[in-house]
Amino acid sequence: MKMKLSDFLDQSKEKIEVAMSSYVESLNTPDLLKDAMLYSLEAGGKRLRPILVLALLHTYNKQEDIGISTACAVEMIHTYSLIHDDLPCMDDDDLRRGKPTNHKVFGEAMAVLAGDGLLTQSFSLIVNDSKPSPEKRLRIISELVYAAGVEGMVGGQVADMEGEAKSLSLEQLQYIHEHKTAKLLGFSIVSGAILADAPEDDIEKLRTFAYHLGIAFQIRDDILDIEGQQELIGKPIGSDILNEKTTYPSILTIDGAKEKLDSHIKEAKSLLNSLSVKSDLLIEICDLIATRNH
Ligand code: GRG
Repeated sequence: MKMKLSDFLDQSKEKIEVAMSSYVESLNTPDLLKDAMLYSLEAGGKRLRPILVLALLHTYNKQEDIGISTACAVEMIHTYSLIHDDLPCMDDDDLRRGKPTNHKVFGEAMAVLAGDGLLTQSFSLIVNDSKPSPEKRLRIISELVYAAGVEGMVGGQVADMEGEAKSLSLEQLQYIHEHKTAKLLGFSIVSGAILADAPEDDIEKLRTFAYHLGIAFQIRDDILDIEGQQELIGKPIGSDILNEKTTYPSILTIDGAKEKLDSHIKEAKSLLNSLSVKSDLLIEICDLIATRNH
């Protein structure tokens, strides 16, 4: 029976949040470190990356519980990246998801260590989950290193820092977001497909699908950012806002960015339609990403 998207999202979120918190609670480590890790893990967030792992299992008609450890692992890596990104040596942000950032509450040293802890334990979660075969676990770990490490998110963050205060080309911007954002979303999708025993042909199509979805996610993020600023100042966007940092709207204009978003979503959906299974849930998730308001 077809499940309503909102039910799938709510149920998945609940399972992931319970599993992440109880995993961290179970660790044999100082309470202060657990508190710092839990503070950011429990601060909310859309949980898009872990939901995608479960959505892939659902698409291939497999038990979603097989993916819980991998789902928690990717959300823990995402959370670590946000904690470190907010540090004074990086973006120096005071608020994240409407709450004081980790270092504002626990201090810089503990925030660095909470991030390190989340990153490292995410590998432990995957390695020690006896449900998938050892071969699958190894393949998933290798995908995770590719997505989150220096050839993925960490490399993207460095390229972003190097590009700060510079005017970037569309290709340079694309490189940053492919690495910083799309690769980790890609990990969620590919690992879910591996766990679901999807055909290899499908896995490669899903990898390309994830690229389009990831770039679309980032373009929507840029548009939301501009619209948020517009609301704040109560007037249409002037070139001053558009020129502050290179974004899709600053290169393409807002309308151009919306067209680019639509074309990535179209490519993503056409790849979904070429899979060996029906992918209604993933198509609905594409639409949600293209139209999201936060
Ligand atoms: C510090 C290694 C290192 C990497 C940081 C992810 C990242 C790289 C920085 C965060 C800043 C940022 C705007 C990244 C682009 C990706 C993105 C839009 C992240 C926010 O993800 P959401 O919207 O956040 O899924 P929630 O709060 O819903 O989990």
